[in-house]
Amino acid sequence: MSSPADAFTRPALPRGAGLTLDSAELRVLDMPIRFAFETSFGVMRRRYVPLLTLRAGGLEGHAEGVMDHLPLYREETVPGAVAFLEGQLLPRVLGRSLANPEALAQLLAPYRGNRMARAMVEMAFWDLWAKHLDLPLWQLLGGVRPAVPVGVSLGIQRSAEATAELATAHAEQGYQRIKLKIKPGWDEVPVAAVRAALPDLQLTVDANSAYTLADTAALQALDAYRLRYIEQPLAFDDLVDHAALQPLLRTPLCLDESITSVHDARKALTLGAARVINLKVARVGGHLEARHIHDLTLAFGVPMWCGGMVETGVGRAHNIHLSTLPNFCLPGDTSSASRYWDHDIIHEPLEVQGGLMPVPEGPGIGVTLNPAVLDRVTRHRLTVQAGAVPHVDDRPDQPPPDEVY
Ligand code: OSB
Ligand code: MG
Repeated sequence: MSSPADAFTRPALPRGAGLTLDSAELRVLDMPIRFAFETSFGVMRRRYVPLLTLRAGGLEGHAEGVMDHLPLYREETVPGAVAFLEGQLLPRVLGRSLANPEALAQLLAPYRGNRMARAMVEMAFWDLWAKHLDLPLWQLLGGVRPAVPVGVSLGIQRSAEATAELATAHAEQGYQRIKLKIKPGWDEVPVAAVRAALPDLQLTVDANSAYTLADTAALQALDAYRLRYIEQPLAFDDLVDHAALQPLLRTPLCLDESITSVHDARKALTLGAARVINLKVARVGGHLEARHIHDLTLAFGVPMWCGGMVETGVGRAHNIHLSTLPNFCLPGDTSSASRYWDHDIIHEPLEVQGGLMPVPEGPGIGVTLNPAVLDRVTRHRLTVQAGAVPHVDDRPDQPPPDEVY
């Protein structure tokens, strides 16, 4: 039986001479955010950012992890990711000759879940490989636009008036869509205030899984405000209840937390659990999985957009490159880096101009680390060299050793 997904196939990636990874550096950064960012699951004042650098033949590739210190968004955590990277993922990939990101993906495939940690390795490798080929990442990914449409995600404010003021200020800065964080008891009031202030604005809400089907009436009340979509109202790992909710609403549902893979996305679209997808490349395991999801949504005729996790310039650059693919047709969350950071860890400013984020130029992700800032915010730093032995040597491609633990 054929599915819409079969209609779209990609040519294989080019195979170069092969890159052999010599070493990796993993840092954990402490990055204070310029304001308190409140969502239904907590108030974020800083991010502990795991930053991975992969090295091969004098080149470097970078990526950051989007897991939080605590498992409040999804299950992964910074300490868990650091242990998994140091003890297993990095020893497994270093020293291998890898023809392209598909070869790397094969090494990472046996591990279940942990997609944010896997994405760090995968995305750093894409940056490195693109630099090795002397091409910008967007071109290797198959991008089609020189700048990407963006919106902004606004946290829960003290009052409806404060929300409307903040939304108006951001609309004046050119953001093409405004997303309001909501939670039970704080939904219709701020939405009504913003809609009254900005009648023509593309407006959305994001509940970060704070509602249940018992709250259907509160969500139906939002139908009156011409929202483009309601993002992730129900549980972070749910598809079935979202599918039950969608026919009860006029407003499309958009899934964020629930989509960790192309398999989730296929099930969600088949069930009717979402009519819009928020894709975060660093949540789904990296750019290859992100492209599979992109191609799937295109085949299903479902619009998508690129989400954010309050990234530094490194993660932001990856998101921008990915957002150049054709079906990222709704404004994403990659707002100006200067909204969040007084001192970003990269040299290049990533600033929105007229509602568009320009794609960084140059090979790879097109941004460079600022060592002075980086060293100041680094709290932990470790390196792993080719030849390091996994802490638990039960590599899935080899017969288990006699003594595993
Ligand atoms: O649900 O999209 C989300 C930030 C942290 C965790 C989850 C989310 C968000 C955002 C902010 O909405 C997006 C951004 O500006 O990077
Ligand atoms: Mg979200």
